[in-house]
Amino acid sequence: MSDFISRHILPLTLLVTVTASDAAVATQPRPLQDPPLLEIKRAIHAPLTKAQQQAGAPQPDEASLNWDVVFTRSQLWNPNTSSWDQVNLRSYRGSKTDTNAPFVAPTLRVFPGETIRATLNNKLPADPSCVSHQKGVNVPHCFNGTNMHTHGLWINPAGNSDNVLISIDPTVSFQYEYNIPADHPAGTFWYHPHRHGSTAIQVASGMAGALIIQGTRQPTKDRTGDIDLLLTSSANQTFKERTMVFQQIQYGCYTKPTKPGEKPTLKMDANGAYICDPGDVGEILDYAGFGPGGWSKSGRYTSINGAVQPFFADAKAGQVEHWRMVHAGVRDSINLKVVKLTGQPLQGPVSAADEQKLLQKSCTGALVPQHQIAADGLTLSEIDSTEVTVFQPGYRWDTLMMFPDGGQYCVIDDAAAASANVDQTPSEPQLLGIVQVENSAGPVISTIGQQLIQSAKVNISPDMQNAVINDLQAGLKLSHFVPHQDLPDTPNKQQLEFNIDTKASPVRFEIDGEPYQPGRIDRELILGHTDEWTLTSKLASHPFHIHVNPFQVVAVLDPNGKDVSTDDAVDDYDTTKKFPDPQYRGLKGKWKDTLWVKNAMGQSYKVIVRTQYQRYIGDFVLHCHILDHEDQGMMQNVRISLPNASGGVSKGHH
Ligand SMILES: [Cu+2]
Repeated sequence: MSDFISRHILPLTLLVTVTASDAAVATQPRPLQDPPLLEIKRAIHAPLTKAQQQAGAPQPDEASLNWDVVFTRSQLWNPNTSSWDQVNLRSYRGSKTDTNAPFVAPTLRVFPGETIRATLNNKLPADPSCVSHQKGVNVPHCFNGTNMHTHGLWINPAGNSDNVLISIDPTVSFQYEYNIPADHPAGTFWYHPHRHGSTAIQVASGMAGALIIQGTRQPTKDRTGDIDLLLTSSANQTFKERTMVFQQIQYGCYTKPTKPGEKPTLKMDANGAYICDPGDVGEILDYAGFGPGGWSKSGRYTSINGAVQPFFADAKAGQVEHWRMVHAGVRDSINLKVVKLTGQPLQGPVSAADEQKLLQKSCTGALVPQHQIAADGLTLSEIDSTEVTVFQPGYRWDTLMMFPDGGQYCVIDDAAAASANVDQTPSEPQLLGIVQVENSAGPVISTIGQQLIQSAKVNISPDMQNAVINDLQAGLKLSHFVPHQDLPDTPNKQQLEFNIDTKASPVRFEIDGEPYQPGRIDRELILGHTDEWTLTSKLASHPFHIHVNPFQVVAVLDPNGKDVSTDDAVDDYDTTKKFPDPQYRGLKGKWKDTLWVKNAMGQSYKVIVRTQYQRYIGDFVLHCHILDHEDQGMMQNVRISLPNASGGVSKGHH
């Protein structure tokens, strides 16, 4: 059965009986809402005493917050059956969690220079496999154990900070302390669990949220500032900001054990497509669904902020929108396109049966250009305009959008070749949502560039205004907002190769020929050094992610040696698909923390990046961001150490 059919006509059975009230709700469009902001208590300390004031003591400014990890019973929309599926999944719960969309974590919005005390309360039931696990560390286990990773943050990776080498077992609470340095870049980051053995099952349940570092720093002659200033509304100009967390919540239905010792198994038909029976409640109990092709066979849809096919409300023609987008899914790549809908406007969600017809016949109007301003949270040196933005798991893109006129627009995840897709199968287009745009009072005449120039006149300090405006006029440059300097060539090299050893039994998920081993340090890096890394993949494509320090893309060479990361590159090495792969085009020189390492038709690309190990020492990890690969061993321990006087690693004493 083709991928197309398995995705779009299955499951054949209804998960729940559709009632009259369900049907009524089904015809209502569900608005896209930003995830709720996590409540943060600031100024948690008592006011300074007189003696402290006299001594010149500063007011301590810590912020505190709380997450609970719990099972949540709720529902998710299923376009295959045009009904709500009942589900019971692990989730983060914050003080303001939306009970109608509980499977996205609340957004954490913090500022450079803040100390965050973040308490994670694991309220999941006891799990013996967290204590004793016989099958080996690279067999998924401890599904109710968790921890926290602040993906993309440049903070201490050790101790009680961004330390993913700890397990917070059921009933345990732990208070993290994140010291976000005052010179931390502002941008769109995210958070998710990272406990080796249960990362994928938790993230695929919807346990992920946006982590926004809000910038308020003016650019000066000596340092760059935050682009957030340029996107600040003023008396005669509004910017609309949307946070969009894309997730792939891959629930299924399981058999009920009939005798002691029997395990529930994922219900699938002969082709591996998920099936459910009336009254079933969707769950994720194991890793059975996470293999190649598993996402399309699940029949699930990428959700945005916990909603399937939401309607984006409050959009106005001519208004600049800032989209902060996070790929927090596990098993599908996203090729984001925004296209004017022609013909009849939609009144509500689209059934899977009607979806392909809609995409082919009606989502055919003008493409809305996406003006990229940041990659993986880091502001770009100039605004890049593109028709498609490619997200692999872990990626973030910030774009500016401006809808030219009123009407509806299709937000589409476009088709991709197997080599460009996490699912390792060619993907069909999918409708992610609809933007409902109101007409503006008059005709839209200004461009994004003109709007930013207008904003600079209000929002940028007078001494830097001309410099910022000159930049914008010279090809939409953002030089005064870029957080990192270009890294120079370096003799220090690192090599890394992903592989799946399918001849081994069980299959081994490896980096440099070895599956993950706790306690083994796979790379020792030297604080302050700049290294050039060459990343390759022997089997299948994998998104590389390293914690703490981001990297700058130097080149991406296809198997023939052609650089496909330039602005005008055409990546057409993979001849199994007729159109070129857009994902590397323009990445040269950009800073990222997660990057696709492509293998097409059995041949590896060479992904070359440079990074500098700044400020932080300690042990942390790099890994494949297909998180079930990570849980099964595609991860390395990395240590950043102090240099010694002769350029090697300084050895301390314990
Ligand atoms: Cu992988």
